[in-house]
Amino acid sequence: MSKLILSRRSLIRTGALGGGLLLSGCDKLYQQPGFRSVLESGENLHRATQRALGGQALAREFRVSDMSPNFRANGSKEGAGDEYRRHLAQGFAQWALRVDGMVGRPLNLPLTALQSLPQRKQITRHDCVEGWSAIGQWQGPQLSHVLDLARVSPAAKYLIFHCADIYGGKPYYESIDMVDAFHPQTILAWQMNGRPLPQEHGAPLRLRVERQLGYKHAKFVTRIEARDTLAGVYGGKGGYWEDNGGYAWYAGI
Ligand SMILES: Nc1nc2c(c(=O)[nH]1)N[C@H]1C(S)=C(S)[C@@H](COP(=O)(O)O)O[C@H]1N2
Ligand SMILES: [Mo]
Repeated sequence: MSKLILSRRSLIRTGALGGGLLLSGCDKLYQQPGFRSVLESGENLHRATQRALGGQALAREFRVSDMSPNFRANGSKEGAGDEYRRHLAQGFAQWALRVDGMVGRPLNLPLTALQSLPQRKQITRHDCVEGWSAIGQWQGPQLSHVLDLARVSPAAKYLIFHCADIYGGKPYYESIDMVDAFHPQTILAWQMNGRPLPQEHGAPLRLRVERQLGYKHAKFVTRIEARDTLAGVYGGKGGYWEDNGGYAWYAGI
């Protein structure tokens, strides 16, 4: 019991720190090594306590009237390469999501297949580490459903999201663990605010992992790879900003 009380306090404390970071609107603060180590030491605790309090706790959902009139696009605003441009020109009619790695049944899922699965629609707040937030509505199948179809191995620990864009000369990618992968609000969104995902928001498919900061929400997803380690994937830290910007792998809010 005392353990639980301690956990709740830690959660509140680290949560408050995260909120302060967002309100500051200042990513320079995040670049200061001292500040970052405080945040990162809190994060391991935060991750543990979030899991201890129930890995399936839901992020807040909002009403239609709460939706932001303008939802900013950030990072890459277009996919890269001839293949992406060809798919874009064809309205993604020939496009398919690849699901592979530690799965019993590798899949190529056309957009129509993803659209025919049971859909989840959610209005949530997106929080970028740079200090802005926006509320939008997202729709798509739950990731858990796709993982079940692919028969993801019980030994898989992470999912890598490979993306079609190049940012600062390097491919963008992200990763999450299986607790977030099977969370009910973790969806593969092909629709935003009632319309197919616009290119700048990651067409045709992007991840929504609602309890984490914006940079974890991979846009332009082309392939989901199940693995038991992050080592050997790009820079090895589990994401573009983790490898190149010193951001934390676990960005729970
Ligand atoms: N593929 C890809 N995904 C990405 C990014 C990116 O540059 N490339 N930027 C990330 C960041 S920092 C944020 S805040 C959100 C922005 O999503 P939005 O453009 O829909 O607002 O996408 C995230 N996912
Ligand atoms: Mo971001």
